[in-house]
This record gives sequence, C-alpha cells and structure tokens, in this order.
Amino acid sequence: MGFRWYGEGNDTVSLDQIRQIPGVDTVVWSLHHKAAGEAWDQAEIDEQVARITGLSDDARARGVTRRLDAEVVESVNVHESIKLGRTVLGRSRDEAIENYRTTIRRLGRAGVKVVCYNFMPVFDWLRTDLWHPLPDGSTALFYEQAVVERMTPESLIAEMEAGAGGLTLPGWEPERLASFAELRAAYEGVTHEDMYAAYRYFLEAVIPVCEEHDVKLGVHPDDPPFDIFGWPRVVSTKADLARVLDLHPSPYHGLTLCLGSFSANPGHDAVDAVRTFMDRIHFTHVRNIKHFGNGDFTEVGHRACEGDVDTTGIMRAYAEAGYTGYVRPDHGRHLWDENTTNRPRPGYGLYDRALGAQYLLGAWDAFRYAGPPGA
Ligand code: CS2
Ligand code: MN
Repeated sequence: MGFRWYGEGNDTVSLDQIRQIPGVDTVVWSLHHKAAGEAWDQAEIDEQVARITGLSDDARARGVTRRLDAEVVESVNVHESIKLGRTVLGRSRDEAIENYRTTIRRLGRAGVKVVCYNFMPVFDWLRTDLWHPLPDGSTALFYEQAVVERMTPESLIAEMEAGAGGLTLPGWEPERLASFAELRAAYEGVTHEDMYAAYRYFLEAVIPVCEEHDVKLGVHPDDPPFDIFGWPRVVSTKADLARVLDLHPSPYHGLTLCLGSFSANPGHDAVDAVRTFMDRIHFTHVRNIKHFGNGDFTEVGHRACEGDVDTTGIMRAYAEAGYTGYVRPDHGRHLWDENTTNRPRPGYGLYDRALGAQYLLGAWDAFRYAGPPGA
C-alpha cells in the first residue's frame, strides 16, 4: 500500500504522519521541481530516497523504528516532443527520450521499482471545482460537463491567471502557460494514430533500459477518459488500454490502472478492467466517484456504496488474483477543516486518503484471507 507525497516543504502531510497510517509501506514520490524532458540528477534522487527511507534523529530518539520505502515514483512526466514526435518547446524528441532513459537508469540504481507517467496531450487531469461542497460538509474535486463545454483552453488559462477560484490544474504550471500558443499550434491536426506511433517509438527506446535496470513503467489512464479541447487522448477506453499494451510486448511496459479516472466514463467497468489487464498492472489507484447522469461527477469517499465505482469488487479481483503490485488510495475529500486550515493540495489531504487506505486494506484482507484456516 502506497501513499503519495509531494516532498518536504511541498506537501501539508509529513513522512511521520504517513508512517502512522497502518499498512502503508510505500511513499509514492517525485522530484516535482523537475520539468518534463529534463534528466533527474542522481544526487537529488538519492537524497530524496534517503529522506523517505530514513529516520530523523528526533524520531530515533522517540524510539521510532518503522521504515517506509521509496519504490514508486509518480510521475516522470513525458515531454510534449515525445508525444508529438517532433521538436517543440526547444527540445527534440530524441533528446527528451535520452533524458528519460537516463532518469530511469538513475531511479533503478536508487531502488525504484515502478515509474508512473501519463501520455495525455498538453495537460494532466481536469476538474472544474477543486473545493466542491459535499452534503457532509467536506469538499471534493468536481467535474461539470457544461462548464468544460463552455471553456476553451484560453479561457481556462485566463481563469487560472486571474487566480479567482484558486484553479491551478496539474500540467498548467506558469511556465507551461507561457508556451501554450506554441503547444496549441503543434497539436493542430495531430491524430490518435499519430499519437500511437509516437508512443511506440518512445517505448522502443525506453523499455530496454527499464528491463536492464528492473524498473517497470505504468501508464496512467487519461482523466477524464475522453478527448478534451479536441486533443487526441489515447489511453482512455478499455480498447485503448489493450492497444497501448500491444505497442510493446515487454512485461516492463504496463499500467498504473487508475480506476477513478477510468470510471469517469460511466460506461466503463472497473472490475472488468482489473481482471482483464491483471498481469500488466504494476501500480493501481483506487478511488470512488459519483455520476449525476449528465456528464457531471464528484469524487467521494473510497467506500463502494458512496459512489458508482465498485471499490470492494476491485479489491476482491486483486485479492483473488494474488496481485503483487502496488496500490494507493487516490484523491480524497478535504475533511475536518483541513481545507480551511492548512489547505492541502486539492485531493491530497491527509485524512480521507488515510481512511481510504484502511477501507481498501480491509477489503483486501477480507478477500485475501477468506476461506478455511490455512488456505
Ligand atoms: C494523479 C495523476 O493526481 C492524480 O490524479 O492520479 O495526476 C497522475 O499522477 C498522473 O496523471 C500520472 O502521470
Ligand atoms: Mn490516479
């Protein structure tokens, strides 16, 4: 069981807090200051791994012995030149790929086992309200279809620049916004087929390095899983996931199966996806969302009956298959005043993710150890 952590000074949650969540062993981390396309330095990687796996003098003095591991990285972001198959934002795709290979090698040396990434054009997940009130008084991430239909990327950028709703989405950091016009032009006319071809080229270059250094790659599905602003998304549906896996036969090329993202299309069956792709799932995010029938959805607590994602069925499928990969709770609600007090990163407060981990572990234990004693 893993827990995402954004790093010292960059997260409202501390490693000491994560250490006290029962069953959580793995910190899911990244070097968040690294721009896509850059090679990560070995020294910075080693320093972060040492921080995660070590114990402070203070903790030692208090008799703390429990260790966390740093085996999962989320994410090493893929530069737009790789997705486009051409030079963009001042970087050629081969240079960006070479840097990706270097980063994988260095992460392997530091003991990292799985690297998550996504292949979405231009930006990461999209929501229209990051602090949407729920009936219990907590807040959660919310997606309103009509708002997205009215939006253009430019209007979204203007809203973020105005800072009005505090809407800063991942992949829309200021340095990316500055180069948005170039990116928009570069994606003009790019098709899904073009993206698959560029994706295959990337895998052919990177997977041999993954094999050599024992680092598995897991692609995160598009969130939400359909095209937005006319840009081609290629990791959305079950058929897409199958096609993506077929791009390279190596077991080192697999999925970070995010069931919340996948289920944002109400026609998708999360449990079926788990069973279908089991042997290529290296890492999985489990979270629940509730649909309103008009394309809108809200994120909710992890328990199955809170929303439309069968989180218990998902854990049952993993338990029955004897899944040995990594899992983490995904976005949580913001609880117990944390959004008004320390204002966590949207979706990444402490409490609801800790509760989510316990729910998932409870389901896992029940299904994993069901049956006669000794079975
Ligand atoms: C994550 C994604 O916060 C989230 O929803 O699941 O942002 C994920 O980290 C990236 O898409 C993977 O590159
Ligand atoms: Mn996810």
